[in-house]
Amino acid sequence: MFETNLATTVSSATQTVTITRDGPVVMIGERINPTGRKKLMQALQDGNLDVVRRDAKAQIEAGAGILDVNAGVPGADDVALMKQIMDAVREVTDVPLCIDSPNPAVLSAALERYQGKALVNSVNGEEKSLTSILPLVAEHKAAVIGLAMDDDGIPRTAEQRLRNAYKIVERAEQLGIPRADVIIDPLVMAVGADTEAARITLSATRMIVQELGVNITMGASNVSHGLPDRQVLNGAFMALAIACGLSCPITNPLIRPVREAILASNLFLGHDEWAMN
Ligand code: THG
Repeated sequence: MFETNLATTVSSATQTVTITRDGPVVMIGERINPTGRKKLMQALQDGNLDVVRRDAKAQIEAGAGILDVNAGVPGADDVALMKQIMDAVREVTDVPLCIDSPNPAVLSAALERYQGKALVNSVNGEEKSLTSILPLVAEHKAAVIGLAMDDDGIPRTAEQRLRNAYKIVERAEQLGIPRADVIIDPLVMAVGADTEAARITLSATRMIVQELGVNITMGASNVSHGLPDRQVLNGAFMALAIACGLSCPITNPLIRPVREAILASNLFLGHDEWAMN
């Protein structure tokens, strides 16, 4: 169905996950992220990691293949907190991790500690991001998510997002990071704020897949921000995005319509033999 489908492997000490459009969608569980989650934020501020352990377990049971971990608590020591979160997750599961931080010091410390090949979330096309994040990724032989934005912000056109993706891949390759280890996020904006938002993301996805062959991720639930019936919208958008080439969404696997859209998409794209799932 697609031209080139590069395979990204990520691993922990004991498990390897392969992301490719030639296989089923890999869910990156988003829930270990205090942004917008008051209870988790409070628990982390109190030094209570029980919610993290519970969220890790629940997401794995719901089918997540990778867990995103984010330690973004305002005023907290995010380097120390990221280590605590990684340790807490390790107590309940050993799936590969997606280390989610804008802070190079957090990424560096987390990669230093991590056993395996992590996914770094994220670099973008801004010069200061390219020069601070990509060398860390190269040094640790990690994989990386590249956001299709640059110094001018998030482009309104699919063409400019493709150019940003191209730039990130090029700069990664210059540092010896294989193209297969770069996963592009074409960026999802709220369709409630801009009628064209979803279509721009879907077009960018198709173009990036066609031109670069790389894996695609996105925080797909952004699409429904501010609208009613979010779960229905998120499920439908998920199926459309997978048809366009999305291979590893960052999502909440506990939301039924989203999980169901992913399972159904796997079946229809030939990645669920005899519909066993
Ligand atoms: N791309 C990449 N990384 C990302 C995002 C992305 N990381 C963060 C985010 N976006 C995806 N992760 C989350 C994590 C938690 C929540 C949403 C996205 C969350 N939201 C609350 C909820 O759904 O109930 C409420 C949020 C709100 O609507 O204010 O918990 O796009 N590469």
